[in-house]
Amino acid sequence: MPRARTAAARKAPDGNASLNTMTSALRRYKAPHKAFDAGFSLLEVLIVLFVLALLMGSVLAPLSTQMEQSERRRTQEILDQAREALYGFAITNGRLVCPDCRDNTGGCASVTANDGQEDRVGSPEVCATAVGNLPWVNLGVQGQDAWGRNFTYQVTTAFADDPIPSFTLADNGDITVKNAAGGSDIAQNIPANIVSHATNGAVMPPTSTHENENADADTVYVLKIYSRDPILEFDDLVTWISPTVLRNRMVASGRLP
Ligand SMILES: [Ca+2]
Ligand SMILES: [Ca+2]
Ligand SMILES: [Ca+2]
Repeated sequence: MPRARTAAARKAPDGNASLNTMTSALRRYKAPHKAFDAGFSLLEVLIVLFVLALLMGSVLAPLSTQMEQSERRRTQEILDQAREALYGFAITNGRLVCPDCRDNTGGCASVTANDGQEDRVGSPEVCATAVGNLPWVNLGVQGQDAWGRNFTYQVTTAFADDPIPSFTLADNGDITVKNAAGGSDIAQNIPANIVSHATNGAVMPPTSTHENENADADTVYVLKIYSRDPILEFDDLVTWISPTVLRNRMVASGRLP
């Protein structure tokens, strides 16, 4: 027994030494791999995030494009209805409808602005303004585009003021539509037009010179190809009533001789 205890006692330090040696060897072995594992995991996470970003981009970009196209189609339908309503109003009333004022400045001082009702002042009655909102209540159409903003409506006031009928077959409108700011005329002598400032309409005045032409309240408008150019973008939707179609319908309905 004493001899066995002595042997065990002799072995014990040797076992501890071996264990210590193995532990430190394992630490030395694991240390670099730990670093490698951590680096690899980070790389993996970055790759996954990158692929996810690519996938999200490839899915979301077409989705937002489709949504915008759908909103543009819906807005164009409202504009088409509004244009027909303008002809109908002219046949019924012997004049074009006046704009709904957007504020109470200038000739609009005494009217109710932004209520969708045309604003006429004085006696004989004349339009309080030539440019404002489309008067959707008088026309019985939807007053806002697919982005929830009022349409801009401009009228040649000589086609809307008293006495009735406001205009004859010889009269011309004063609005011109061009294919670009400072570009060529698309349509001349227009009595009235309607604009949706579309997706970016919340930013007024627009930074694009083409779009600014549709927001500066003069008698020149632009209708050109859709563009997301960072400087000269254009997404407005513009429609107008043709002077010849207006004359034709006024005569056909017996409103004008
Ligand atoms: Ca009004
Ligand atoms: Ca726009
Ligand atoms: Ca203009």
